[in-house]
Amino acid sequence: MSDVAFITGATSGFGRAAAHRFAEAGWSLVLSGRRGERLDALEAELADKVAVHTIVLDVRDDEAVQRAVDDLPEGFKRVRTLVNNAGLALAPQPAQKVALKDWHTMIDTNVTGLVNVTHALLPTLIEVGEGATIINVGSIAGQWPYPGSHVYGASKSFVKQFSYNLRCDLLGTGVRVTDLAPGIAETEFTLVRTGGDQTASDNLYRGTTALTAQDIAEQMFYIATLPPHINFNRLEVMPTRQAWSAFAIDRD
Ligand code: NDP
Ligand code: 8X3
Repeated sequence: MSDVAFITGATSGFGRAAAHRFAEAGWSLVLSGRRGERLDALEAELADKVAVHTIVLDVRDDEAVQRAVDDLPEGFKRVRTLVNNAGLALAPQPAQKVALKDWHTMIDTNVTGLVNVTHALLPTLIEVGEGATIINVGSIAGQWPYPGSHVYGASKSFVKQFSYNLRCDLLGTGVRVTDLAPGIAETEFTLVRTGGDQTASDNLYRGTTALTAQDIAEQMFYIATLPPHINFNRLEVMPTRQAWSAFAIDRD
């Protein structure tokens, strides 16, 4: 029987690329996201290679998440790898200019959504045991501060610490947990973050070499298929053309 990967946020970017990468290796796939038509298109692309089960799912809805896991069809129930990827940044303006609802949306998605899916799948992952893997998609923003990151970065700090803390409780179960923390990567992320500003998104990625969704999907697959005695606690990945900058100083 094939291994099963459960990928959230499979309709775009890292999640979509991960679906393709795991499919190449013959994994059965549970693919979720809110946009059903994109899930249908992805299923059509992959279904001649591997078994695919799609779920229109908003990770913020804990009851829907639990139902989706309870109702997994035969052949998809024994999830071996959970890719907790669904997430977003909003409102890149300074904190004092941002609408509270945007902060709530980031917390509800990146924090509450991620714990909803983790909680629903933990019993399965523990039953699978050795080699089972949770890949939580964090960010460099969870480690390093920068202007306009406010709640987004803080939500990714949660992802990091939650991942570490899970490792403590899962010790002895065989289940691995990794905080995969990418830097700048060209996906629809910036389009979402800027409220649909294609020019702003193009400008951010222009003239540099960002990570690609395929780069991150490759790392996800690598983490999921490491020998079972190895756990990457955190993998922070930047493009070579990204680094830190100097401290900012307010002057008269
Ligand atoms: P995309 O915008 O391309 O993809 C985001 C995915 O998340 C989409 O599939 C979207 O699906 C899904 N999603 C968003 N909100 C929800 C929700 N409430 N319920 C279910 N699914 C949801 O961005 P990326 O691929 O870049 O982002 C993937 C992850 O990587 C995010 O967690 C992001 O924070 C993180 N990240 C991104 C970086 C980058 O530079 N691109 C760098 C570091 C981390 P749908 O809208 O159909 O629901
Ligand atoms: C997204 C990467 O550099 O915009 O998590 O914070 S960055």
